[in-house]
Amino acid sequence: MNPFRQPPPALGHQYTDDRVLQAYLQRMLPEERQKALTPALMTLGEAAGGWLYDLQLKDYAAEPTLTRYSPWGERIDRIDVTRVWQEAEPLAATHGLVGRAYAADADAHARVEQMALAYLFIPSTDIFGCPLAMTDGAARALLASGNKALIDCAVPHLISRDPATFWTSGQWMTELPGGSDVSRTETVARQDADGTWRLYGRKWFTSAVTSQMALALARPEGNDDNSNGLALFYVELRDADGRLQGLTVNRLKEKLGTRKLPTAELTLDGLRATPVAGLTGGVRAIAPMLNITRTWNAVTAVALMRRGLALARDYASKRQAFGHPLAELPLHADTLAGLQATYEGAFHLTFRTVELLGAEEHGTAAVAPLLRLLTPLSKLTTARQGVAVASEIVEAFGGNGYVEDTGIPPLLRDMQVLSIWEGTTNVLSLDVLRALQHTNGLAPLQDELQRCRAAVTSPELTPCMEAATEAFAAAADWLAEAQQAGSGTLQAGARRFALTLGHALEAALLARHAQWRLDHDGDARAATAAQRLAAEGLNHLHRQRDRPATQALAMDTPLPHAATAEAMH
Ligand code: MFK
Repeated sequence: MNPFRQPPPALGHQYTDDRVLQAYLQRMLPEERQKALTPALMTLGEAAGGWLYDLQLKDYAAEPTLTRYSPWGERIDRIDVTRVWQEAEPLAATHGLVGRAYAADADAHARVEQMALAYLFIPSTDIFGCPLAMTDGAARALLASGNKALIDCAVPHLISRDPATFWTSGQWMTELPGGSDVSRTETVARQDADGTWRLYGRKWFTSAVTSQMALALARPEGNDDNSNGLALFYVELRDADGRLQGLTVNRLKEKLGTRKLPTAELTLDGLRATPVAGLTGGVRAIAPMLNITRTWNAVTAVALMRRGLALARDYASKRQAFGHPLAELPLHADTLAGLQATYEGAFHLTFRTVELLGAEEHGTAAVAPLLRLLTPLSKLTTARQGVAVASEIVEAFGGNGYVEDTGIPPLLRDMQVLSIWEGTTNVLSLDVLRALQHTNGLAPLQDELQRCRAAVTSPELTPCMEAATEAFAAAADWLAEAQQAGSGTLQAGARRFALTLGHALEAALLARHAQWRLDHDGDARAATAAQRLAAEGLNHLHRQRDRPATQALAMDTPLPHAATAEAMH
């Protein structure tokens, strides 16, 4: 008897297999732009499901290494990256994964084109999207600063499509005393007698220290010890001979995931630095970078969700259980359908944010308030959904999904960082409240919802739009009440509020796309996903019963009588 042989999950062409991306690009891009983009989509789609994915699987155990000393005792702190990373950098440069957004002929569509390619590239390159995100963010922050000398020196490298001249950038904020609260930054900036600025301190998490430059927060000596006392500095890591200058790498982090990414602890000891935008207001100066990396974060979440689903679907067609392929077992099919709906909602929220980014960068200033709100909303919503989806994907492979050399576990581990990177879910929820102060409240989101409502005419999509409208109204009501109740109440509910808005918008944007799809070619799959998404429930404010008891319960301290009654309710 032949021994049992389980065919492994396989990936097809990652562009031609992706109905969601294809239909979206068809809706969004003029025909000639689609034509021009197709060769790059085809190349990256083929690589992502072919040679790059094969290399990723073969190289699954490889990790970056830090060599501190040369054989002759010189301190060198050399980092060697994995083979996938070595392939990823030139591929990213030549396809303009950063550069396209800044090309001389870039227009409002350039961001959609860039992120569509990034979405294909990211899942097969072991988080190389991280240095690309920071590079994109650095280019944007430098351009926003108006610092001509720095723009001339660095931006041409950051946006280069020639691997020989392409640079990546780091983003150095986090320190031992503070990650979310960067006002606790201890790194100081001192000026030499000749006017040169130098940085002294420790950076606790620095992603991709293989970069040529970084943007770093530090406190010019004598400045206030609040966040406004921080300044943003530009640093180059290496001298003309390629040696690290003014810094040492203490160690690479042993992380739960993103293990291909050389995240380092650094000591800065006289690192030459140039102020980017004055000697205070560093958080304000780095904010453009944060908003770009947060958008990449959302693109990464949807790209990894889609990768997990592609593998799980293929496996479901091959794996037999109880006399059928998994795909024919109603409960397994139902589980995958729920994940697909989540992914499709997340996709449309994310790419709507990308569209607005492109529009804002190319002259449509009116979209700025909507973009300011959707950036944290898409980041926080998709990151949380990504973790839930990736956890289910692992389960969809049974025990095999829990085994390293199948390549499945990194999906979950890498996804977990997305709700932490660039601001945790809670920090991003508070950022939504911060943004509301500059956006005439919820009006830009209300208008967006109204645009979706006006576009959706098919009766099968009505329940989805109604669910989105109801959830949005619940969020608006809660906001009005919480604003009356005060800042403690606002902050305690900010996450449920933000998630409700995020889910409502996902449903509305997916319904709008589904309507286009129905009208365009009668394909009802997006409509089915929209119905399913709405049926899963959009409102996270239902369980809003916690206010008086919040702190006491969290710290397990005695509750006042009324709060006890409420908590026991
Ligand atoms: C693959 C994809 C991802 C790739 C990237 C991976 C790399 C990972 C590396 C990292 O994770 S780096 C660390 C990331 N760290 C963070 O994201 C920090 C999280 N904490 C926050 O975001 C806090 O909210 C924040 C540090 C911004 C709070 O700082 P402050 O100084 O207490 O905030 P404040 O005083 O409200 O804001 C200062 C100014 O910045 C204000 O401007 P004005 O002075 O003009 O009023 C704000 O409006 C402005 N600001 C803050 N956040 C903004 C913003 N402006 C626009 N957009 C924002 N998001």
